[in-house]
Amino acid sequence: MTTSVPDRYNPKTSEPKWQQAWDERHVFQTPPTDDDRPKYYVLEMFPYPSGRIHMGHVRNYAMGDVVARYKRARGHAVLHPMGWDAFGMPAENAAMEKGVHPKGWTYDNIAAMREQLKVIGLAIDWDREFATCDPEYYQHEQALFLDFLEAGIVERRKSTVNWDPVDNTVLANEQVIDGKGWRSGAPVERRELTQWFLKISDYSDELLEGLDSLDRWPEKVRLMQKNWIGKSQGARVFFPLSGDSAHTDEKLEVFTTRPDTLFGASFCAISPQHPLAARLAKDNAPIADFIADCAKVGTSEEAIEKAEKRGIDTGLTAQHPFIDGKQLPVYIANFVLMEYGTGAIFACPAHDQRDLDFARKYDLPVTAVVAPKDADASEFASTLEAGSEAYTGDGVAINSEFLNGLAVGEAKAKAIAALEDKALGEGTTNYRLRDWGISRQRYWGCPIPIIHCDDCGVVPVPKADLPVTLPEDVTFDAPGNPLDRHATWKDVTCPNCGKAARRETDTFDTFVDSSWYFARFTAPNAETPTDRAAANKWLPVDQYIGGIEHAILHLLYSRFFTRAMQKTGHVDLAEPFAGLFTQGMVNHETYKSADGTWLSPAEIDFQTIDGARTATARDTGNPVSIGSVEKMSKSKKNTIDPTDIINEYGADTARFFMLSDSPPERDVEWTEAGVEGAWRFTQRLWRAVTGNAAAMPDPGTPAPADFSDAALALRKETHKAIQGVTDGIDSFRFNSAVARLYELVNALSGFKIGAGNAGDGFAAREASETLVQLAAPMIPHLAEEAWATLGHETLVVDLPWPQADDALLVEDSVTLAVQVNGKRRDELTVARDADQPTIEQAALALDKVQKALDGKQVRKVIVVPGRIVNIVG
Ligand code: ANZ
Ligand code: ZN
Repeated sequence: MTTSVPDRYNPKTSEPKWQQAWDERHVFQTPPTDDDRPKYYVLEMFPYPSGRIHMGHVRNYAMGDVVARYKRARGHAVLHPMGWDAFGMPAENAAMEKGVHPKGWTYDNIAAMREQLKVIGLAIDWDREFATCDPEYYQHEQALFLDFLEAGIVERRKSTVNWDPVDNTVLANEQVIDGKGWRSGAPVERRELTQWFLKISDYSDELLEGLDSLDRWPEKVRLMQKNWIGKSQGARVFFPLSGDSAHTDEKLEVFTTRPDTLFGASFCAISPQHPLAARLAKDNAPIADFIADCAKVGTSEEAIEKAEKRGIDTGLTAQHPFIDGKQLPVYIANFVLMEYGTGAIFACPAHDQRDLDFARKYDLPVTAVVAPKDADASEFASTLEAGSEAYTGDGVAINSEFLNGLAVGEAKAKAIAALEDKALGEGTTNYRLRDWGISRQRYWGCPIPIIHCDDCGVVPVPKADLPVTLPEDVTFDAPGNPLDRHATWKDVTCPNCGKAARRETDTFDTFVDSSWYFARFTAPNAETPTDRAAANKWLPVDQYIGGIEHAILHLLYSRFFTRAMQKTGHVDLAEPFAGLFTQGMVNHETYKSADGTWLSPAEIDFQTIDGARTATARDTGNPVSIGSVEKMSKSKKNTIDPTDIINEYGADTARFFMLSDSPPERDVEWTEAGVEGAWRFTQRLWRAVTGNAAAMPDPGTPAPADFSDAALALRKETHKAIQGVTDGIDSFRFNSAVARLYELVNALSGFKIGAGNAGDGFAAREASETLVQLAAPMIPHLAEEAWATLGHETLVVDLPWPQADDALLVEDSVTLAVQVNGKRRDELTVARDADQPTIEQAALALDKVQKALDGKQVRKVIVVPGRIVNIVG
């Protein structure tokens, strides 16, 4: 038996020791495909190699690690890999600002972050690690693209992009700030570029319907995806055009979700990018100017939404489909998006706010055509028509001839039927979801495996020639895409005809890289993008964990990509992530000096004066204002470096704090007091577990027949903790699992082994060992150290999860409802094994029962064990 137990746990020596022990024994290596335990694939969204891990990573990976370790202990074959989402702009920015090469910058960052992650002691199979910028990875992405191309999932077409005329580059919507390029500050223009698209919109319905099967996804995320796909039922209406520049028989096709409001139509409007607008601009300078003006606003929906509504009359008119001779003016309006519906609308100002704002500005008619069911129609109409607020609620049709009196839904159907009769429209379904443009005019991304030949056109790179690798000798001293400027990389011979041809110099959107990495992890060295057997074994990901910021794009693209891979024979499933958890953020107070600059927590001293907490700058002593608690971010300097925390307290404390303080889906506030509390708790746990070690029986000593009351109570606490922690982890409530650990630590800390009492010794060992096992997924290093201290030569990481003994979970007492003549009067708590006479007597002694009997003779007492006592008087 160990005799000298250190009374303090020292993470500095223990953590590296146990990490090495796990490593040497390859405990986290993924079991082979033919392992017959049930599989479990847990994955945290892989990090971008920015250079340093942050607290958000620690929280994310600590959660995934608890799940991985727990599932392993529960007898699963676990896959828990890690990799790097390594392409993207920051590497190119670093190249431009610091003159480093994106490749070197990225791999250096990966090396640094890998070291930081290893210190956390994560149960990861590092043998499967890859970075998306490894040619060994992206060659398979290129192969997938070629398969998608062949399967008709890829298309090349023109589209409008945000163009920065100074930096000579395409900007993402997020890079357009108030209509200006984020780096150059130059007004952004719109340009038409020929680009590659993945036809995700072909899958709109499937992606929508698939959401119903994702019952282990947060409802919120499913709703966000649903809105993003944005299915709406409506109609296409064809308005015959007339006017100077109209062609005979030309019709304007609009999309509407409200065909029931057609009688309130006041004007039609087309997008500035509508082909008709372009045609009109040719010989109309004011129209051309207006279109050019509109192009100065970014292409994002948000930018367009925010801009003041403006338009210009085209001089054309549109014939109303139901009212003979009624001609509506046709405007070009800045609020009509080319990418939605047909890029043209009819406007009903009474029932659409944007239309109303526009109508007021250009003095166009407003006619109410829907009124609430119980309202006085003419009174309602005149108020609405004079006001500045559109009515978008439900109701019945008014001022609408054959639709009058019909509810909105019925009126829509009847209007569509009438349009179809006259061949002036048809019912239709529209989706908000657009095809996914994947071309980026960037260097640091996966090259698109295409060759352009003057004779053959677009020629796919033969698969045998993959990968198309990025050239390394590039320069970043000029704006635009370095691949375009490279002297020779572009120059190739056409694989088809052998003539001189050019490589595609665009690279993939980095979202492509992250849309299938989870599949690659199932066989990271396969010679094809996936190994079917391995993919079939491990997919779907059973538990995916990441930030809510990826709720839409990354998850939707991955769901689409999986379907595309299914269609091209790379996987056999449609939904990649069976379970999804979105964790909250890590927040911290913010600090600002008098001159408005942000200060980091390390630059501040705190004082408590008369109970009030104040802060001063460490170097100047000047007062600092303590600001709101916000997401840790470099710009506000309110970050805490995980490495500093781990150096000071050890990885277990950092992990434990991230798991214990608040429910995992909520934000957690990082505080000094909080992390110190976590540190103290780990030390208390250590003392509770090891404090009795010298007096305990040897490991494996069987249970004696008798236990003192105190020993029995401790055993019950132990088994209750097993159940509580198990439930907590199973339901992703790590904070409540932690609360159960606290309870067991409390029970164990107060327990003394009676001299020579075998039952006490057994109960103490059982409680100590159980506590170690239950805490192990969260604080795995301390658990191993304690396990060894308790006299074991095995590793906790290899043990099966403890099982609660049902007999010890039974509560000692039960609460019964007490009725008098069938009416509930009171309740009664008795010992679980109390006999009938004891229960009867106790029930009859209750004040409320005596009162209800009101002196009546008791005729019968019926006891339903565990539930009810009924007294018949
Ligand atoms: C006439 C109308 C009357 C409309 C009314 C609304 C209310 P959701 O529900 O998002 O699908 N719309 C159609 N295409 C547009 C475009 N390219 N740019 C801007 N707006 C466009 O929205 C559909 C409605 O948005 C359509 O129904 C159309 O206006 C407008 F009382 O048609 B509605
Ligand atoms: Zn050719």
